Amino acid sequence: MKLEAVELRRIRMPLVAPFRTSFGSQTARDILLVRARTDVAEGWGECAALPDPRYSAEYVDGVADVLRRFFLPAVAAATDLDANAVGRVLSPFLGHFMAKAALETAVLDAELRADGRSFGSFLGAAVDRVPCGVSVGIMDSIPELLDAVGGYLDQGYLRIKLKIEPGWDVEPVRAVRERFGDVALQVDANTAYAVSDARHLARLDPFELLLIEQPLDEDDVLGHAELARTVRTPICLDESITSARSAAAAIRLGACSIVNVKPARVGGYLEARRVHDVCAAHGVPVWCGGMLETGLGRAANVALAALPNFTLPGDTSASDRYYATDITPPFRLDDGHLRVPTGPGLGVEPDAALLEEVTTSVEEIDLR
Ligand code: NPQ
Ligand code: MG
Repeated sequence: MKLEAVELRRIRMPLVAPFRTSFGSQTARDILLVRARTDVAEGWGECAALPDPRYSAEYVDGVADVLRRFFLPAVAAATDLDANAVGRVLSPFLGHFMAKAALETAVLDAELRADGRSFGSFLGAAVDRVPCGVSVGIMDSIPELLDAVGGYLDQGYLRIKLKIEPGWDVEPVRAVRERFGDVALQVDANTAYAVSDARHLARLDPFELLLIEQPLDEDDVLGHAELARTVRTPICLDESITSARSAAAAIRLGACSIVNVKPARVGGYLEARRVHDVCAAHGVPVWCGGMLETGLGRAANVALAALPNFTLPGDTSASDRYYATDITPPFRLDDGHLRVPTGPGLGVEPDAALLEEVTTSVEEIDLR
C-alpha cells in the first residue's frame, strides 16, 4: 500500500447540550478528520484533540501542524505501507499520540477496506454488540443532574459516569444513589484533585461506585498508588495511561485496578489492543473511553470495546447523546447496547451532503 494524498478536514459539530468538565464547558466539537488516500482504498481517522491544550497537551491546530510538517512526509515515504508500519515509521517522533492515532486509524481503515475486513474482525472482537454507559457533565444544580440521569436510564444506558470536581462530588453521587438505587455508577475527576484530598475522596466509599477515574494529575502515578491505600473505591486511570508499558507500570505500582482505554491517548488502535492485552494478563479489567466522537470514531471504539477484557460498559454512547445529526448513519442504543459494525474497515461512511454542511475547512495534501 502507498499513501498518495491526505485530506485534512475540519468540521464543527454542535452538541445537543453543553458538556461541562473540570477543565471547562463545551457547546460544540471542532474536529479534525484525516482522510488517507492510498493506491488501494481510502480511509478515515477522526482526531480526538480539542481546540485548547487543557484536557491533554495536544490541540487540534497542533495536530494538523505536526501531521503536515513531519508525519505525512514520513509515512508517504514508506513503500510497504500498512497500519503496523505507521507506528514504526512514527516511533522516532516523540509524543503527539492523538496525531499518530488519527493517521494510523485512517491508514488502517484504508487497509481493511481494501481487504474487505472489519475493524472488529481485525482487532479480535469477541461479541457482536457492546454494553454502553454514558458520561454526564457537571450541572448547575442537583435537580438538573437527576433529570439528565433519569433520561439516560430511561433510554437504557447500563452505567452512569458523573463528572466530578471539588464542590461537585459527594452530593451529586449521594443524590443519584438516593434517587436511582443501585444503578452502575462511577465518577471521573479529570485530574481535579490532589493527594491531600484523599480523606475527602474516601467519603465516596459508602456509595459503592464502580471506580473513580483519574482523580490526580496525569504524571502523578505514585500519588494514585498512595490514594489507592486510603480510598476503598477502585482507582481507574485515563490521562496517565499513554502506552501498554505505562499501563503495566501503573498496575505494578498499585496506582490503578481498572484502566480506561482510549485509542487516541495511546497513539492508535494497535497500541490500544496492547493496553487491553497487558491489562488482561494482569487481571485488570478495562473499558473503552470516549472523546465525543462522530460516527467515524465511534465505529472504531465500538469494535475495540468488543474485545474480551472490556468487561465494563464504556463511554461508547449512542450518536444522539452528543449530536442531533451525526455525519454517519447514527449509532442507536438497543437494549443498552450498540452493534459492532461488520462492513469493511470502520463499516460506516460519512454522508457526503451532511459532511459538507459541517465542514469549516478542507486541505488536500498531495504526497506523490
Ligand atoms: C474523559 N470523555 O473520559 C473524556 C473527557 C472529554 C466522554 O467523559 C469536549 C468537551 C470534548 C469535553 C472530550 C468523556 C471532550 C470533553 C473528552 C471531555 O475524560
Ligand atoms: Mg476520563
